[in-house]
Amino acid sequence: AKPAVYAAIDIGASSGRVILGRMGADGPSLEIVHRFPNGVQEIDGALRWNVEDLFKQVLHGLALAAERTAATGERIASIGVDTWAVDYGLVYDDGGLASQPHSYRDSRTASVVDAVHGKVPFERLYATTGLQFLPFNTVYQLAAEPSLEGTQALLIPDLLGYWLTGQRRCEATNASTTGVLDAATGRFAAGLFDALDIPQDIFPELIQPGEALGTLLPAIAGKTGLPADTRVVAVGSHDTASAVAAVPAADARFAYISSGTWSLVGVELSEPIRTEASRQANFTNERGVDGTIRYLRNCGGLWLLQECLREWGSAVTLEEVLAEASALPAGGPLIDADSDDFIAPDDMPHRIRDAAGAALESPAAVVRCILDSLAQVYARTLAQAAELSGRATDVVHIVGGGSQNRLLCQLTADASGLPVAAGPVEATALGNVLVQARADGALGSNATLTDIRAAVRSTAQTHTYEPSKTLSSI
Ligand code: ADP
Ligand code: LRH
Repeated sequence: AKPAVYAAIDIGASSGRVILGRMGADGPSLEIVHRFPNGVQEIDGALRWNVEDLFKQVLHGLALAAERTAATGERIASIGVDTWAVDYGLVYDDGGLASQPHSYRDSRTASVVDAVHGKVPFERLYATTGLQFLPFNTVYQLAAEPSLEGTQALLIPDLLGYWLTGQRRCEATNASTTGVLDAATGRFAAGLFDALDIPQDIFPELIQPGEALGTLLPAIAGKTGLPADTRVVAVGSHDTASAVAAVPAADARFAYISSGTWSLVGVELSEPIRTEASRQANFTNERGVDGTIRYLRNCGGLWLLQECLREWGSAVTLEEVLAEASALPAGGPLIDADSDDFIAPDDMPHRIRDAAGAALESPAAVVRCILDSLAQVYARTLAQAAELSGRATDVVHIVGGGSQNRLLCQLTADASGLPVAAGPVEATALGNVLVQARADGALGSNATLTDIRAAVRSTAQTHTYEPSKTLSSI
């Protein structure tokens, strides 16, 4: 029999892909059928995502997936969508979008944070939501809207799901990044909505990963060539939730770093931690697949490198500059790679030189400074996660695009003193596919996250970096 096949739509801040995931006898395998760039754009005087363009790319990818599976005689069992968190589109009753969604990199929330905390002090927000303070959490973005009148806020994956199916829901893992979800119950905290003057129905009803959202709208089936009864299934629609679900850990004693535009550094727990120490350390309690708690910190990430490469243009390639950076000596200048000062785009090499207080004369020197600094942030945050949670860790799994960065992986092993297991690169898409496969019965009845991770381990390529190796050996 042909293996069951699932389509994963996975859009990160730097790129998106439409991927076919097949559940073979050996385990899951992925085929990337369409990849497209993504990034913030200046539109109508603000930093936004062109989500209508992204949706066109999604439809194009689904059409390619339909062609591909028609050629092999396969049938796509379902589709799942995940993207970055916190951002949303405001949608009118008739389905129209109020504007292109703001990006979390837009500075519009700076002026409203105090007003929000004036209504509900951050201590009280944290006591309920367990969400780390980030100036762009949805709750601050909603406060910055001129009007919410007559609209509903659909988080980006929910917006794409709505355009695919006509069904409006709010997926639970991503809902945990809004700043109005109770970390313990996983339900919206009605009292917070009232206290913050947010309409109770601003978000649609919650949906859990694995639940069916709906089937394709006839017009979408027509445009993509997919059968109209193709199901769209909710997955961990927060990309980090899908990535963590697919961390190839063999037991509970692991920490993870989902390393891409951002670095999400933490452990998996069954209960939230909302202590004073946790709040001071600005750790977050986001919800994972199956009601787990992603106890982590959102730290600075490869955005710093992406922005430098954008500035340097075609004269500098990632591969070459990483090779040169690896050859530089350890102990160079450091910056706080986690600082809010790096959230906004533009002029990144200059900002990094300023922060480092060093000339950093070559692109390689800038890159080495970024990676040394990220490794420091990773090591510090891993130690804090272990201390605050009491969860001892034997290994750090790095997944996502950053797992391909051998220098970063080795520096992280060296700085943390822990072995780093790098890969899979496409953990997010694997988590997306495997939650769909489980919902379809392809992982057997009652499959747990442990079974999902075992499936990932059966086919995933990982590479281990031991601490304190000399860099020349990588
Ligand atoms: P996001 O989901 O946030 O868009 P990804 O997980 O796709 O991010 O990771 C993107 C990052 O991965 C890039 O910024 C880049 O630094 C890194 N990366 C991608 N390909 C490679 C590679 N071949 N070698 C090293 N790093 C890579
Ligand atoms: C990573 C991510 C992260 C959020 C950020 C906004 O893509 O979803 O988990 O904190 O984007």
